Amino acid sequence: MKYKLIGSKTSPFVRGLRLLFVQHSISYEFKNIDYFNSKEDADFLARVNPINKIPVLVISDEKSEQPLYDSRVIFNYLSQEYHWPTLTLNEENTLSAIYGAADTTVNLFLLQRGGSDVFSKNDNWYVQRQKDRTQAVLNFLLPWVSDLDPAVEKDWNFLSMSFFSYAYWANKRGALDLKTNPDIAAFLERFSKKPGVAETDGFGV
Ligand SMILES: N[C@@H](CCC(=O)N[C@@H](CS)C(=O)NCC(=O)O)C(=O)O
Repeated sequence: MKYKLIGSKTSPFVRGLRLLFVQHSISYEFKNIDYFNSKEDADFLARVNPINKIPVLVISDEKSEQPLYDSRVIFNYLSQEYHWPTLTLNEENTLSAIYGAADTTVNLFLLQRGGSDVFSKNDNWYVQRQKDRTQAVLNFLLPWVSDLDPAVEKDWNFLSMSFFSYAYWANKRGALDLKTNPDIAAFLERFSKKPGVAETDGFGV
């Protein structure tokens, strides 16, 4: 099987998967696209994914090519393929919460890119609801996040990788203030030396 991951260097969804590939030494080709600034890339993405989002994983062998359109589907596929332990129901909820926050913040960020000033003022009910959702999810995740220990091997898993990618990205995009979220800041610091973290940092520190 050959894997091609189509994504961007900054997307939190894409980074979670890249960290997973590094962790399990799975080789893959990374196709970096910029659907916002490049029309060619935007057209390419629209051709390979009708949902028009990244990541897309293209799985190929000699005979066929199979695209997968969604991070969770990609993770589930890899889990089966490599016989990783099934997530518990609580872990599924944690992943739903992380993705819920990530979906919400990405949508706000795209709204901002489209010209609405969403991160500096609360301009309407919808935007406020998204911000409230993100904060509620962070509160829900906090006990789990605070317990994660980089010295415990199993604590660096797809859930913590996904949360790391999300929190790091949200902070870089001005959507998460680490000063008012010190437990998240501490988590990012604790896990900053994990394999793949430096090489997948799309903001180039
Ligand atoms: N449910 C998707 C969400 C992926 C997603 O929202 N990706 C963003 C980039 S971080 C995107 O491609 N957005 C393009 C758009 O909304 O037009 C997944 O988990 O893969």
